[in-house]
Amino acid sequence: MSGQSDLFSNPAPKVPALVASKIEALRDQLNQWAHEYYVQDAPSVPDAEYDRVFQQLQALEGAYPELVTPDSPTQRVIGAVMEGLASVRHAVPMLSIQTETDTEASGAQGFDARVRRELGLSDADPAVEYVAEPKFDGLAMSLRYEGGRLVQAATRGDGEVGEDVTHNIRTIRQIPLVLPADVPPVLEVRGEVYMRRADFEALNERQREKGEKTFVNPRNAAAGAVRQLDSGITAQRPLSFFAYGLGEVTPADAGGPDFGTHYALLQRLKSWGFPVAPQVCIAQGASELVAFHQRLGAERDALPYDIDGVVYKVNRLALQRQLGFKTREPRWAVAHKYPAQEMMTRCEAIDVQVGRTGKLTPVARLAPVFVGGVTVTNATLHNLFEIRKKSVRVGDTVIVRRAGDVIPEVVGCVPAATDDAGRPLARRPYVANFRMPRACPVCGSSVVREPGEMNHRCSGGLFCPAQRKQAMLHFAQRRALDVEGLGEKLVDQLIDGGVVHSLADLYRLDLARLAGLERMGEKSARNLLDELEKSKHTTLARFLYGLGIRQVGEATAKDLARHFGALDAIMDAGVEQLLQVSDVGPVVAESIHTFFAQPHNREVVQQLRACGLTWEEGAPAEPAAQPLAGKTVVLTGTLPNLSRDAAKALLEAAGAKVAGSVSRKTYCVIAGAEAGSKLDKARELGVPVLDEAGMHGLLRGDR
Ligand code: D41
Repeated sequence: MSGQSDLFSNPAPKVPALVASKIEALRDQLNQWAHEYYVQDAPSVPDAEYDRVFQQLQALEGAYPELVTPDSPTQRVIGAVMEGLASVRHAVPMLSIQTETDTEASGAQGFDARVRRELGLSDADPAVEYVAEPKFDGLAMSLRYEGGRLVQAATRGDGEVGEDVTHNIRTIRQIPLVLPADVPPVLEVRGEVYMRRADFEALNERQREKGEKTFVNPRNAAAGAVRQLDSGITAQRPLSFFAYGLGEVTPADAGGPDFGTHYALLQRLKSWGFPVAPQVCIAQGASELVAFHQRLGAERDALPYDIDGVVYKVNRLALQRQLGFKTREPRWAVAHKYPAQEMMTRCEAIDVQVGRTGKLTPVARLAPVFVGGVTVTNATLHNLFEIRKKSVRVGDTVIVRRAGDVIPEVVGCVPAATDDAGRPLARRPYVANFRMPRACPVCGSSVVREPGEMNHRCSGGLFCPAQRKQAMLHFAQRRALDVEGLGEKLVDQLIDGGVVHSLADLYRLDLARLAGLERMGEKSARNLLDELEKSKHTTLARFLYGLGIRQVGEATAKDLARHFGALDAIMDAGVEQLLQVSDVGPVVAESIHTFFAQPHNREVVQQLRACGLTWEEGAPAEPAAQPLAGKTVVLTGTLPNLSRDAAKALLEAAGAKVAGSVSRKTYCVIAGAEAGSKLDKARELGVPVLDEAGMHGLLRGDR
């Protein structure tokens, strides 16, 4: 091969070979990630990493437009139709939304400036009116109603064709199956299906207990739930919904609804029974958009669901029409992002922490990473089996998630590193380099794991200083004995310095001893003693909760206090008696019984009482009234908000027997839409017929 002939016989190559292969590698990588994300519902990298590589590809293709091919990930909206679910062509395409990745105020200002320019407004013209909405991190969904009944629910798919998931969407309580009489004959409502954080955490906790796969984030849990072939599985993964727009509506022309503004449209959706985000508001001009972005950003952690940004929409529909679309994105809307809640970083080490109940929790020490608005250096790995399932090794790049005020966690591991050209390296087999210690890292007691349990525990009990510290913090927390000022640092000092050994020792502290501690002046010492004195007058429920009995949370403590009235009755109750308490099942009953069977736990209670802790005691509560005890009720048809199982459970909890057929003995029939022969029979026999609202009245005991 001669360099000369290449140079002279062919036109000079415009594209360096390295660029072409780099582009190829980036596309392969993005396609693989997109497949994991959209088809397998199991992404291996955070969205922020996908976006970064996507932008890298976009930049290269921008510089070498001759290398752009129609099948490049940049040239299409990805979204695969899964085998097994039927395809649905959307009557009106589901558009995508332009994303402003600049998370600063300038993101909102840039959008307002573009809108004003495209509308031909000058600086002298008044502010444009917008609607500002939260941007939910879920799945876009189109709900089609014909004659006021839900006939089809479809995912967005590629915007043109989605998947039919009607059977699954029917399990979502927040989605009405039947609409009021004043809706248009054909109505498509668009919105986001999502999973609330508490539902997600509870779902993952259940998965962990069963030793099954946990979900990376609520979005993926929701996506997986929506695309189940078996709606029974969907029903066990609680989903929620917010509406934000319309698809096909007929008649669209004369006589069809013209809402005038997007805001009015949202209000109408609300009146039809759809959940609309409570934060939605009207904003005048860029400054109010910026204010909304900042306000919601500050509230973000406290919201019960994940949002990944906010959405701004021009309010007047006439102006929306004037602005129109750019390929598949409306020019009148933009998504303005917040910092990502998932990021990649290096796992430097894995340490083990000992909790209040002795549970050993592996904690990843991380190279500092900015995620969900704060810098994170530690993240929980939950237990040994989670580490194995996620194939995490010290030294690996891991995905850290921090959303809300939930403890940051490692949700996954980035499996294949790429070389300098972006080519994925071969995957290595997983060989763990972390081991659970055999002895407690704090007290040296042996570490045990009961058969069938996922968690390792220190067997030291209150001999273990780590457990004693956690038990003390739990006892002192606001919702228990509420000893203000008794925080982590002080508890460390008190226990490490051998000043206190037991909970009762707290009440034996004296001023001199306290004031002598480091960082503790006489004034703070006095305050703490006052707080301790105050905490002596408490309630039975707080005291019980404060003891830190496994499985006994605040709600159970309250139930126990109400049911038994007195501590001695609880301490002496057998499992059978404990099971009488509402919401106490075998596991909880066993745990309470075991706790009070231990002489040292009874001793702790005895000592605390001797130190002067008091609470009011009363007589045991009357058994809860059951307004429908002994009555037979029949359910028929589809209720607007409650599934059949949910309605049945409510009725049974109120003492009713739910029967399958109507007779003269039937107390009443609860009928929903499409009720059939049972309703006719009820009318024939003169059995009262109620709707869902009437049923709620029954449950309250109104009849
Ligand atoms: O909360 C959301 N994720 C959200 C998504 C929202 N609040 N508004 C949206 N509005 C639109 C347009 C402007 C096209 C009606 C959207 C989406 N689209 C959307 N979600 C996924 C693709 C498009």
